[in-house]
Amino acid sequence: MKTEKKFLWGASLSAHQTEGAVDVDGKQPSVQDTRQRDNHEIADFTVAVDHFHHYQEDIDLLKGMGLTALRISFAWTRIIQADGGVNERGLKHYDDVIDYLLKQDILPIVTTYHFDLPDHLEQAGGWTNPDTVQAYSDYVEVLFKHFGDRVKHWLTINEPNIMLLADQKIVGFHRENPECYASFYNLMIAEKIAIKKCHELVEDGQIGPVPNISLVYPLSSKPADIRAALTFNAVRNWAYLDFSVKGRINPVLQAHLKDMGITLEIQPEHLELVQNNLPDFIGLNYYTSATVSFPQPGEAKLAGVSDQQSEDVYEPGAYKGVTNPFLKKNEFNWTLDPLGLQTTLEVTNDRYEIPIMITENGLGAYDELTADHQIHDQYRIDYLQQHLAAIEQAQKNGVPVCGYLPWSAIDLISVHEGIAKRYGFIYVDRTDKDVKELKRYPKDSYYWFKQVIEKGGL
Ligand code: BGP
Repeated sequence: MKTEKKFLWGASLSAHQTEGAVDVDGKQPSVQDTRQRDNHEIADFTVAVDHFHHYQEDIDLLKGMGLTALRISFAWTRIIQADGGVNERGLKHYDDVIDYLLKQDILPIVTTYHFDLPDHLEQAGGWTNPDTVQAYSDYVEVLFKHFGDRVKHWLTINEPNIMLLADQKIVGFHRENPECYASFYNLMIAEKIAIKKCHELVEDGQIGPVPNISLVYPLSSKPADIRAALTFNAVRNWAYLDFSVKGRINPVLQAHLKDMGITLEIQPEHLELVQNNLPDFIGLNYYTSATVSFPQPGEAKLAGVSDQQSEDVYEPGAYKGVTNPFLKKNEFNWTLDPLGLQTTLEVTNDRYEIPIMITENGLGAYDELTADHQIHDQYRIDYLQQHLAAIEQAQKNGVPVCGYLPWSAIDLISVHEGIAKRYGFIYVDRTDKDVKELKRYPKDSYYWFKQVIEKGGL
């Protein structure tokens, strides 16, 4: 297994949450441009933080922070058009971005698809339609052939598990109906095709899945709560990594679905593809742990909580998301659990035993720009320091973590909360309502991370 020799100090972003320029140079609409927005008070992705036009300035700032890697995503609809044609101007834009990263000696790590499914594919059934698998296969073949000489580190599909669990807010399909498991299967087959094609087309190419992994705790030592955590760990986490890394359907998931009258098996024509194309590493996005209990008949699901962190999940007779009474929360109601990251890493390593790259980890917060253009985000430094300490402890315990790429490199449009929920090391001066001049200002966390990188750790 070829692994990057040096630990990668990076950061992460996605195309739709940063680029803007939603109809520039032939880009066509994705579901992020067309989906029903349930909150018109927050910024949409039309301008975002205009990374499309500011990418050189942003990369220069990230170089100044000492980054050795940057995770970006390509916008599928900038590159492939609804008629299947290739948009040369879209390829040219990402040529310029990749070439500039390499010029600055920053390793590009590219996510092929980060929540921004082409709208015309969604209109034709999205991931419930096997044609979408073929469309994705054609798309990634263009990527690997065009960029494979310069991009050697690839991530497949960002957080398929969050897409499966989320409601319509992202591109979600509802778990309440069996169709979502057909979508799960098609997403996982698409990922396998990307792994196969990357290994065929990209010399020395390395590729990994990139789910959001939050270890699931039982609310109590009640045996029924333990089983609820076992089941939700399978549904939320291991379903995705078992398919990707072990080439199997997770058996606990399979039994759970059978109880729901759903049969999920690898189709015979896919067995060779699924079992013989395995990833080189795991990209792992972690924000918090999750906690569930066994719901009593008639017990309602938790209401009014953030759906990103699995508190609102609910399958009658199986599991119910709950708030962990032993953990604090941030101002966006997301639980804080750095020890959970160490445990998640050690459990994941115990199951899969391949390198793990932390491809997202960060704190969304209301940052304040002072009159002299400073941002004193000690709360973000504390969050990152605690989670990096957990990673270093996991490494001491034998987990081969190959990189730390916090979310996010620069402020961007939060999926759920617009620009107000800021994650970046670099502040972008706009509000949800007023784009202003989009000036960039390094935060205190930028200078803290610069020092960490210089020291090679905490
Ligand atoms: C992850 C996504 C990122 C980003 C992050 C923060 O699940 O991969 O794209 O959205 O969550 O979530 P939010 O923007 O909702 O605060």
